[in-house]
Amino acid sequence: MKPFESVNYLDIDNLFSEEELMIRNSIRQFVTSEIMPIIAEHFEKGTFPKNLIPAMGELGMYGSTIQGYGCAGVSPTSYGLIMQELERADSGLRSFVSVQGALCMYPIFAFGTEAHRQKYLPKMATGELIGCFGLTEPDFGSNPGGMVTRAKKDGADYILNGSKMWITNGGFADLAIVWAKDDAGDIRGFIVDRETPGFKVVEIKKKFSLRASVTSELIFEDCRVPASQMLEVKGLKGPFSCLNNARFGISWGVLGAAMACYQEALEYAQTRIQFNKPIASFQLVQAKLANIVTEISKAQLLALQVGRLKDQDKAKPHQISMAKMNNVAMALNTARICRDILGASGITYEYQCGRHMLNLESVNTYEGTEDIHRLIIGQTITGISAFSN
Ligand code: TGC
Ligand code: FAD
Repeated sequence: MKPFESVNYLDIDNLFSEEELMIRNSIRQFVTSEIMPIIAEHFEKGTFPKNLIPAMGELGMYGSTIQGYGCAGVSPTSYGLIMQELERADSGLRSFVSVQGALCMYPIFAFGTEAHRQKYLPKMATGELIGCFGLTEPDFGSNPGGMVTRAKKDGADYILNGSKMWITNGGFADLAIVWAKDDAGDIRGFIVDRETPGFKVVEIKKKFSLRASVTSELIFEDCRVPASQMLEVKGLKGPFSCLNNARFGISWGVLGAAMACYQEALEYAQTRIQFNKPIASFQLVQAKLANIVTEISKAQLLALQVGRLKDQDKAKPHQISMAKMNNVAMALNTARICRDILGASGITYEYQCGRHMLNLESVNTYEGTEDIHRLIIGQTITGISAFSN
C-alpha cells in the first residue's frame, strides 16, 4: 500500500494555509507511524489503544481550538483537518478526541467557572484527565429534551438519579459532563468526578461498530454532586452548543475514512486481475471510482466552506447539520462500495474498508441521525418544525 494521500482532485490543498497543511501533515505522520500498525488488532479485540493518549495530547489534539489552558488554540478548519487525519485510521480514535475536546473541554471552557477551567482544562489538554459526555438516555436518543435523569437540589448539593446510554469513553473517563433536569424541569450540566459515590459505569460489549472505542452506560443512584460543579447554562442550548463543534469535526473526520477506503479500493482495482485484466479496466468499476472521487471532492468543499464560516464564528447550526448529514452518508456509501470492489478480501481485517464501513454505521447515528439532520434542514427551509406536537 502506498503512503496515504488525501484526495486533491479539485486542487483543494491550494485553499489551505501553510499552517493548516503543516498541522495536517504532522498528524498524518503520527497516524501512519503510531496508529495504522495497531488499529486493526484493537478493532478485532474490541480495545481502545490507551497508550496513545499522552502522545495525542503532546500533538495538541485535545480541545485544540481553545485558547490558553495548555490548548493549541488552532482554527476550526485546522481542527477539521486533525479530525480528517485521525478518522483516516479509525472513527474510534476520532470519537475519542471529539468527546474529549468538543463535548467535554468546550463546555468547561464556555460554561464553567474560572476555577473549573484551571482545575480541568490543562490536565485534559495533556490527556491526564479524560472526559465523557452523557446526554442520551435509554428512552431518549433523538429527543434528548425528554430526558428523565434528575438533579434534585439538597442544601449545597444536587442529587443525581438516572442513567445515560451509549456513552463514548465512559468506561475509563475520569469525569463526566452530565445533563439532567433540575427541580424546575430545566436541563442543567454537571461536571461529575468519576469517584463520586453513586456514579457507576457499565461497559457495553458485543458491538460490531466502533470496536476500538469504549462505549458505556452511566448510572447515577443518589449521586451527590456539589452545586459548585454545575455549569452556567440552562436548557438544551447547553448540550447542543457542544454538539455543534463535535458535528463539525465529524463532517471533516469522515472525509478521512472515505479517502482511506477510496485509496485502498483504487490500488486494489489496479492490481487485481480478473478476465485477464485489472478490474480497474472494467467500465463499471471505473464508474464506481469516478463517482466516489466526485462525492469526496464535493464533501471536501462543503466541509471547507462550513470551516471557513466557523473560522469567522459565523457557522450556523443548520449549516453544520448539512455537512454532518451529507458527509457521513457519503463516507458510509463510499465504504460500502469500496468493500464491494475488494470482493471477498474486503471482509477481512487485512483491509480497512470493512472496518470503516462498520464504524460509519455508528457515526451516521450518533450526534444526530442522518434523518434528524435532514429535519433540522427541513425546518430552516420551510419554517415548520417536524419535531413539535
Ligand atoms: P428545539 O426546541 O429545537 O431547541 C431547544 C433549545 O435548544 C436550542 N438549540 C440549539 N442551540 C445551539 N445549537 C444548536 N445546534 C441548537 N439546536 C437547538 C434552541 O434554540 C432552543 O433554545 P431555547 O433557548 O429556545 O430553549 O429542540 P427539540 O427538543 O425540538 O430538538 C430538536 C432536535 C431533534 C433537532 C434535537 O433534539 C437533536 O438534535 N437531536 C439529536 C440528538 C443528538 O444529537 N444527540 C447527540 C448525543 S451526544 C453523542 O452522540 C456523542 S457521540 C460522540 C462520539 O463518540 O464522537
Ligand atoms: P432513536 O432516537 O430511537 O432513533 C431510531 C430511529 O428513529 C433513527 O433512524 C432515527 O432517525 C428515527 N427517528 C427518531 N425520531 C425521528 C423523527 N422525529 N423523525 C424521523 N425519524 C426519527 N450519546 C451521548 O450522549 N454521548 C455519547 O458519548 C454517545 N456516544 C455514542 C457512541 C456510539 C457508538 C453510539 C452508537 C451512540 C452514541 N451516543 C452517545 C448516542 C447517540 O447520540 C444516539 O444513538 C442518537 O442520538 C440516536 O438515538 P437512539 O439511538 O436512541 O435512536
